Amino acid sequence: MAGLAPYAGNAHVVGLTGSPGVGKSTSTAALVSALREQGKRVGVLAVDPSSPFSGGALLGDRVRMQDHALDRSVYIRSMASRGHLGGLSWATPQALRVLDAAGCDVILVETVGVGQSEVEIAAMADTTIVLLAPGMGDGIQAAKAGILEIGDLFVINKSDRDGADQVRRELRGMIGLTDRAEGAWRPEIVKTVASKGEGIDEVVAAIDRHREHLVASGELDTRRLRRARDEIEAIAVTALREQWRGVHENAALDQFAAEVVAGDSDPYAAADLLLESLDALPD
Ligand SMILES: Nc1nc2c(ncn2[C@@H]2O[C@H](COP(=O)(O)OP(=O)(O)OP(=O)(O)O)[C@@H](O)[C@H]2O)c(=O)[nH]1
Ligand SMILES: [Mg+2]
Repeated sequence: MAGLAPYAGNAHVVGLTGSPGVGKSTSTAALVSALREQGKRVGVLAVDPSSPFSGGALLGDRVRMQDHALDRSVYIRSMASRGHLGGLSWATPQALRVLDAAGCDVILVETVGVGQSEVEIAAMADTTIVLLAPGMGDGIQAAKAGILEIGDLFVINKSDRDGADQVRRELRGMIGLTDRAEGAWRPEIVKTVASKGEGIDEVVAAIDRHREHLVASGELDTRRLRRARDEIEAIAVTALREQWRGVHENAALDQFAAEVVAGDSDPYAAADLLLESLDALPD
């Protein structure tokens, strides 16, 4: 990581998130084609594909990505971080830094939008694209899942199906209701048919506009500072956790837990004692 640091910092990280099957991989493949036409080097990370165990999603993605398999300016990788110590926030920034230092102009990160992962990806991306599709109840889901806050760009994919305009109307309404600071980015909505490549150039143009906004407003720097801070914190917390697990083999933690359950202690006091027990160790 120390060796890579001087070479990183140029890539634009684009996160794509949305419900399973909404068309993230198809859109990613289409975006790669469009970006390659502009001569850009592209990295693709598929984080926690929908079926990491069956390998079904991975295989499907490989088929969709095969147009780019022999292109030396495209690097594609799937990774599962769920269940690993530190999870998404631990593994993904490191992978992003490697691709960034390797000279990728754009890095596309696909992650399935379930639970917390899309919020974590949004924190790591410069531009977050939320994909929706007609007939998936996505409009209502968007409001529920807090997806409205994370999307810089909303793509209504599968617009060849009925109901795309309905989704757009709902989305417009909800975006209009969101509180936004003066001069803040107003999320754009683009309709696509990713499987036919329709609307993909508009998505690329919207990404470019968002990047220009980020640079002009200084928000790119703010986001990157916040990202670096989050990463340092994640590493430090993980290191701490490893330290007390290594040293105590959980014995101290087990004892504290028993005391909390018995009502002899509370979790805050126990956490203080746990941290103190590490301070007391010789280096
Ligand atoms: N009709 C239609 N089908 C599409 C479109 N885009 C993608 N599909 C199809 O939708 C299915 C799912 O597409 P994927 O790109 O694998 O979706 P995904 O969001 O990556 O799925 P997961 O990674 O499993 O969450 C595939 O059969 C695609 O061919 C579109 O614009 N219109
Ligand atoms: Mg996929």
